[in-house]
Amino acid sequence: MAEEKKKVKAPKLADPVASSIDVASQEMIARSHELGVETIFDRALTMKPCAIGVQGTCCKNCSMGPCRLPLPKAGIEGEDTRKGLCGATANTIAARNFIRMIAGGAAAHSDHGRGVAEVFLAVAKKETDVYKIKDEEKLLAVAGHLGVATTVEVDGEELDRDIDEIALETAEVALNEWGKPEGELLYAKRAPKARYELWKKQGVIPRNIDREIVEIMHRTHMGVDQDYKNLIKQGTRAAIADGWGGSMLATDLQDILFGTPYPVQSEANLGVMKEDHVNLVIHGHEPILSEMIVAVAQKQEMIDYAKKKGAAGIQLSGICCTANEMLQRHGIPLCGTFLQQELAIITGACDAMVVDIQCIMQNIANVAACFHTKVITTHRIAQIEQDNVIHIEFDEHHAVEDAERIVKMAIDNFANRKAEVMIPQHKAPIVAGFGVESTEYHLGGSFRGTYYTLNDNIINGRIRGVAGVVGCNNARTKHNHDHITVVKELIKNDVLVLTTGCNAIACAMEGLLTPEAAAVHCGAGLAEVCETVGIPPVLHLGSCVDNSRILLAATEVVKAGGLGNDISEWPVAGSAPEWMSEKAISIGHYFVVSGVYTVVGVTFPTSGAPVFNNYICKEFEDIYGGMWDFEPDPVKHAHMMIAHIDKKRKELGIDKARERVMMDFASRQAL
Ligand code: SF4
Ligand code: MSK
Repeated sequence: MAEEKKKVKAPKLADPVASSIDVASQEMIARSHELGVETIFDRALTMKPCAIGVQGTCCKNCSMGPCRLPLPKAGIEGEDTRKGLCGATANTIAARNFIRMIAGGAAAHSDHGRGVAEVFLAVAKKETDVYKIKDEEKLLAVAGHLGVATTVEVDGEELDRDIDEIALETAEVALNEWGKPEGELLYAKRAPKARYELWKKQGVIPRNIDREIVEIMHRTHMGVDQDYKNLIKQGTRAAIADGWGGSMLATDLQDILFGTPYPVQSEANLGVMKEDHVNLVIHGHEPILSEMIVAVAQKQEMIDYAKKKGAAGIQLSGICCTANEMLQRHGIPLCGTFLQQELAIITGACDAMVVDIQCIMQNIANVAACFHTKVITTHRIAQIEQDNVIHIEFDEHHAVEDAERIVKMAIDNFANRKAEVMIPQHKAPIVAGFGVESTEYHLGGSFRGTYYTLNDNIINGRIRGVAGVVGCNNARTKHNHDHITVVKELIKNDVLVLTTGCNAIACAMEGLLTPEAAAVHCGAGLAEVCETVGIPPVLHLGSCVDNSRILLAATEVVKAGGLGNDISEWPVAGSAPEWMSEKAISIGHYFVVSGVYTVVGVTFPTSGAPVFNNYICKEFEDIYGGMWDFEPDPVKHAHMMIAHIDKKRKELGIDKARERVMMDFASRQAL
């Protein structure tokens, strides 16, 4: 009887409007409740984070722990006496945890890069002919950066070297960057000279990519490195190995193989899915898979096959960074951000969700089980244990066959749709694909492609500064709210925004990636530049590994002259308003040690260790010219970046120019 009386608690359901600023997502969250399908938005209500973990002061690096060192509510007065069983202080524990996050992020990006380098080597060795070298110009540029000769002397005459030879040597040298036994990361020299010298002086130039990550795992093992300054030094090496190594090589080699991005038009949000089409949603990070699926899905025989099965065609779209990769090279529409992966399935129109690596929630399998959707994992290292998940291991040696199998599986599944289809009718037009090369062309024109025009507009004050706003969604904060608030506040104040990852997708969904957005959202100076040049005020630079493009764009600004000798000297700032992944910490750290003031939202993972926190959020500026900062309020967050930009303008002596420009505009308006 007592049993019967027990009331069954109804599950807590997320309020759609409180969960996301995006109407399409709100509709799908409401739809999930109608259908009784649980999503991350609901789980965020019941699963609360541990406060000590959030503060970064829980250590479980040996089985005597976990040792938990909460920050006293009243703060720490006098000496901080908190210790783990072994005596590890809060600073040691927070620093160990922080650099383990860097190791996780750097490993993810760099292993992605290694995968691309291996495919590139297979192409160079002619072991596969399904992938080809698409951008020879970029190959020659990359060869130069890796010290591979592109010319050869014959009888005193300098001749072009055979392109196949260059490709093979470039592939071998590139792959060697992950594990060479001696020397230093070759790409470190791509940073401005002053930055390279600073890294050298600090002793943080990476030896090779893998070694710096492995050494973090060693140093943070129980009883090894117990000095927070020495620990973060290793974190710095690994982060540089990511941004200026694994990620940069991933970007470069992808451009060589799949093409360097140039501006393309497309659309963004769940509304890109089409009810009468086979909807194939690709999710993850590596374009090795998606490139082949794009090629196969566009074959006439596949389209005919889809028609034979009753569909009007095949609609490809993407989630997370695979979305950005397919967009910037082929104009394939963006389906959504990290937090929309479950929602795409809840439309009832997703015939297959094909995933590779990173940011794939295990729960897509549970959601898919409520619909007809086939979830297909494709990567050796990223599988899901549920029965309804199909694994088709993708391999560059039989890439076409694998892609055909996957596309056919999606087509065959079109007829199996169970639930009533409900695709939100919201999408926005976009212009994306601004690589370092195309930005140069856009700003400088075809005859004098250079960053000089950008510098000129920064110096004259029309552009107040530049911000790299990047990173994930986080279910602990309203979906896209902080991304969009930060970006709108920046462009309103004449700060040009460069974006990647899920911030780029959020901006796309909000209509900020169009030249027309300039007139609506920007301050007068930035609007004038965007209108003159014909660019959006928010430039889409690609995926998470493409944050390396932001580093190189920042370096080009230094090279173009007039704004100091190092990245830390000109008015630039970084931000990840809704970060959640370890990759975001690695990215943030390589931004910081490259000289960029970088603010994050939501939570800060070292807040429970005030001394270490102060070291990376304050003292770091004296060492690296860049530092971390934290502000969860997105308006204040943007204004901290603007204040930094203004500080740099003042240091460069260009603050007065901006005042004059603003006066000019006011008088023009009065006229
Ligand atoms: Fe505790 Fe030290 Fe073991 Fe960490 S390494 S769990 S602080 S005893
Ligand atoms: S996908 S790492 S949620 S940006 Fe690169 Fe988005 Fe963050 Fe994944």
